[in-house]
This record gives sequence, structure tokens and C-alpha cells, in this order.
Amino acid sequence: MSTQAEGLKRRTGPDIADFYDIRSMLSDEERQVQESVGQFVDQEVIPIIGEAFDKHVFPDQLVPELGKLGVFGCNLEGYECAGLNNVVYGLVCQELERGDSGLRSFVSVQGSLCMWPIYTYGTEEQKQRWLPGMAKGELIGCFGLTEPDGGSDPGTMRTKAVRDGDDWIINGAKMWITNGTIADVAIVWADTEEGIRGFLVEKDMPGYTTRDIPRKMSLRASWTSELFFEGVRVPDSNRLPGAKGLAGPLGCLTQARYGITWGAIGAAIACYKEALEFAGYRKLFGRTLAETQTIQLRLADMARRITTAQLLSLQLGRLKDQGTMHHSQVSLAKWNNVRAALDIARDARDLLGAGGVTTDHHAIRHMLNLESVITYEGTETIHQLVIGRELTGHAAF
Ligand code: TGC
Ligand code: FAD
Repeated sequence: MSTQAEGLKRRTGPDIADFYDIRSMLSDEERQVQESVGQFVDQEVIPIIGEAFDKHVFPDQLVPELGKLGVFGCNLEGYECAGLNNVVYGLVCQELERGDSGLRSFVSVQGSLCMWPIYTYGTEEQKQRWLPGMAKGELIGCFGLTEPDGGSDPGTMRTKAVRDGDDWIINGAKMWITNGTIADVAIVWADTEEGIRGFLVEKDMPGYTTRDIPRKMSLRASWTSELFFEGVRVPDSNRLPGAKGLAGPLGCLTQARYGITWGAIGAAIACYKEALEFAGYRKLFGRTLAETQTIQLRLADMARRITTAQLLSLQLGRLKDQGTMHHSQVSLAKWNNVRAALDIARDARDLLGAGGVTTDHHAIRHMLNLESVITYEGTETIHQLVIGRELTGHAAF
């Protein structure tokens, strides 16, 4: 019988998960950070994540370790952030999501959706107060944009903030908010007389309550919550002065969507490797699955799609690092890479046969998680329409 080891010996060509030798296009620092986060995922995440998913709990014991690794806001400078480039941030997301999309979500929300707006739109006092603790994972943030009446069109939000002397009074609700119940601070987007503004709502402020959304069949190792605001009084010093209009929250989404383009590659690689290994030892009709043409076609297609996604994200990261990335380019990569990862996860699940329906294998967990990833941070359709608008000049949302 062919074994996986024999299979690996036969392959003398490209690395199966790095077909185009992307590693050779990375700097030493980029490779080192990827390796150390990858080791953390292999040793600390993979052994426990299936059970966390089954039990529908976020593995919060990992947060201090992630803080020590320096992944929170790692592409920001100062305030105890690591000051790394955007390619490193992407590689971090890729490694974390190879473990689980819920873990990468935690890091995306903390770094891109909460630390980034404080860093970019906040006052010096706000930065000093929140960023060092968030970088260490001692303080947790959440990002409240989506509302129950429809997330794709945040410009029509119903949550309102009304000026009252030196304060603002916030009324409304947010839904599907990652980390809502565990967050020390919520970045809340509300409509005001002057347009959309962002506020730092602190967990103990009277009138602010949260609850988790139960029975999710996706991102089960992550908390997703509802936020309620009933006359919450927030001082003007908790408003983000640099955020004006819908461009404020959409600017944050560009940061997080960029990380997701990389993260999806990690989930895809986990599924593809699992399918490849299984095909190497599963023997049917007198030969391994790896020796049949249609299985090879399916594995080859996974390799093609992963390679395409890797090249897209790397070039996107280089554009971001040189300051020329456009948000429609992020939309194209988010659409392509998450679609690729979801298709790969579904195909890997099928290739594993009946065993693939249990969380003893990784594929179904990734597949279910990716159903959220393709919906959040702009659905696939929204990203297609963003590119359509870019090409034609007509907004067809
Ligand atoms: P539109 O007229 O296009 O834009 C209003 C203003 O914003 C600017 N802008 C952007 N800026 C930065 N990044 C982007 N991606 C931007 N897109 C637009 C734009 O230039 C304009 O600026 P200004 O100065 O002229 O005012 O706005 P629209 O109302 O037509 O909406 C466009 C649309 C549909 C693309 C937008 O609403 C959208 O992206 N909808 C999807 C909403 C979404 O993605 N929500 C995600 C919520 S957060 C989340 O899901 C977290 S999941 C947890 C995790 O990440 O793990
Ligand atoms: P809708 O906007 O109601 O869309 C429904 C369907 O209509 C979709 O298929 C969509 O593609 C389609 N559609 C919409 N507009 C058009 C159009 N013009 N033409 C054709 N089709 C269209 N949000 C946050 O603010 N913070 C978070 O931390 C956060 N975390 C999340 C975590 C999870 C696990 C999930 C599942 C979601 C999270 N979200 C978060 C919300 C997420 O961003 C929204 O679910 C998403 O933006 C879509 O909004 P919706 O669910 O209201 O769907």
C-alpha cells in the first residue's frame, strides 16, 4: 500500500502548500514571524480548537499568549504595537486562520477594527488609554456597525447619537458583533445631525447591554453578540474626532478585509493538506484515491486556487506597504480568496467521505466557518458590485 511518506518522497518539485515558492519572495523578518505564529498554531491551537468549536466557546486562554506573540495591531507603530509591515500582518492572519477562522476574527477585530480606528481617528489621550492594553490582549474591543435591519447598507443605520451639552446620548442596537459580550470597549458607529460618527462605548456605561447569539453553526469558537443602547451617555472625549461620515467605518473594513484575504488562504491550506493526506492512504478499488484521475484533478484545482490566492494577497500587501492599495483591489481579493477557500473546504469535506462530516477532521469546521467569512466584512455580492462600480462608474447596489 502506498503511504503518505512514500507519496511525499515521490514529490521532488514544489512545496505542496507553496507551489510558486512565495517564501522566496518574503524577507527574513516576514518568514520568521510566519514561522513563530505557525508554531503557536500547531502547538496551542490545533490540539484544542475542535473541542472549542464543538462546545461553542471561544478559547480565551489563548488571548494572553497572542498578546505575547505581538499579533494585536502588529502593523501599527508605537503604543506597544510591533510596528511590522502589512505583509507580516497578512501572514499572521494566514497562520491563525489555518487554525480557525474564529481566532483570526478575534485578531482582525482587535487590531484592524478597533485598534486601527483609535490609532487613525483617535486623540492622543484615547490612544494612550486603550492601545497599549489592547496590544497586550489585556483590553478587548468590538466593532459595532451592522444592525438588525441590514448589514450590507450601513449608510442607512438607525442607531442615533444626539448631542447633550458635553455628552452624546446613544440609542439603538447592533447585531452580529464579534466579541460583543467580552469587550471592554465597543467602537460604535451612530448617525448624528452631522452624519455618521464613531464613539468609544465602555462596557460599564449605564444603558449599554450585550448578549450572545446562540445556535450558530459557523464560527462556533468565537462570540458573536447583540449590543443594545438605551440612552447611553457618552462624553464627547469618547468620540473619535478623525472619523467623519461612512468613510470612517469603511476605512476600518478595508484594513480587516485585507487581513481576511490572507486568512482565507490559511483555512484553504488546512483543508487541502488534510484531503491530500487522506487521498494518500485511503484505498478503494485496489488503489489509493491519490492514484485516481478525478481525485488528482480535484487536488490540482485546490493547488491552483491556493496559489492564485497567495499571489493576489502578496501583491496586495506590497501595494498596501507602498501606500497605493485601493479598496476595490481588496474587494477583488476578498471575493476571490474566500470563495476559493470555501469551495476547497467543501470539496475536501466530500473527499474525506463520511468521516468528513465530523469535527474529527478539520474540513467541516473550516467549511462552516467560511460560510460566515464569505458573508461578513462585505458579502461576496457586495464585493462583486464594488468592482462593478469601479469598472463602469455605476453604483448598482
Ligand atoms: P460609498 O458612497 O461607496 O462610500 C461612502 C464613503 O466611504 C468611502 N469608501 C471607503 N473608504 C475606505 N474603504 C472602503 N472600502 C470604502 N468604500 C467606500 C467612499 O469613498 C466615500 O467617501 P466620501 O469621503 O466620499 O464620503 O457608500 P455606499 O453607501 O454606496 O456603500 C458602499 C458599500 C455597499 C460598498 C458599503 O456600504 C459596504 O461596504 N457595505 C458592506 C458593509 C460591511 O462590509 N459590513 C461589515 C461589518 S464589520 C464585520 O463584518 C466584522 S466581521 C468580524 C471579522 O472581521 O472577523
Ligand atoms: P444583508 O445585508 O441583509 O444581505 C442579505 C443578502 O442580500 C446577502 O446575500 C447579500 O449579498 C444580498 N444583497 C445585499 N444587497 C444587495 C444588492 N444591492 N444586490 C444584490 N444582493 C444584495 N458586523 C459588525 O459590524 N461587526 C462585527 O464584529 C461582525 N461580526 C460578525 C460575525 C459573524 C459570525 C457574522 C456572521 C457577521 C458579523 N457581522 C459583523 C455582520 C456582517 O458584516 C453582516 O452579516 C454582513 O455585512 C451582511 O449583512 P446582513 O447579514 O444584514 O445581510
